[in-house]
Amino acid sequence: MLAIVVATGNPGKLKEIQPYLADLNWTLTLKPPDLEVEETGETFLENARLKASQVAIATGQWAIADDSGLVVEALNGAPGVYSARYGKDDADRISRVLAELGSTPNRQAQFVCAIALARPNGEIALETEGVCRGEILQQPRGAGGFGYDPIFYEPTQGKTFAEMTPSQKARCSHRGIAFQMLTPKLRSLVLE
Ligand code: ITT
Repeated sequence: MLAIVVATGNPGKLKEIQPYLADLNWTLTLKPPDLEVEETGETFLENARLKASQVAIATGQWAIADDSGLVVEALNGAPGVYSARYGKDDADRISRVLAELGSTPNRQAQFVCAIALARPNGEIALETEGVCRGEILQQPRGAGGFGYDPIFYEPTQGKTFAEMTPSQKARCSHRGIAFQMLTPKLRSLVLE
């Protein structure tokens, strides 16, 4: 059985990623907590590759990484790749986005999720990117999920990510879409 390190220190992400990998018959291990990768990339994909490669090399195992974030049109794409660093905690990051948007009528935004899978030597074996379009509400709504979920309204479901069940969010989210594309490829790789 193949062992794979899930290269994230974010418990919200980990909870969403685990079910996608569960039925592939891999032994999942967690990233050693003291292993920090500097996210110097300018794109989600560059940062996902960096995290997957460096964790694979450091552990000598296959590694999968997710780099994701919220891209707000009226904020010229912010917080973007800085989504995790936009404030001291989720509440602070949400307040900052709402304050910066103020009463701007353009509430268009998208969540982006890049996933990269690296071989034990650091070489990237697979990568993909999922996007989910939505709108930023004036106020947070819902108690589920993590991060910016309470202010991200997804119009096809008519709910914020934080108002969805985990399986509803998995069907339409940036991460769900990325994994829907990646899972068949992961399956063939496991059978290689
Ligand atoms: P790792 O790098 O250790 O995986 P991180 O939180 O630093 O954890 P990122 O650099 O990819 O990860 O930042 C992603 C941030 O974007 C995350 O901290 C959230 O604030 C936000 N984000 C990503 N996906 C999200 C989702 O599904 N719902 C809400 N917020 C999300």
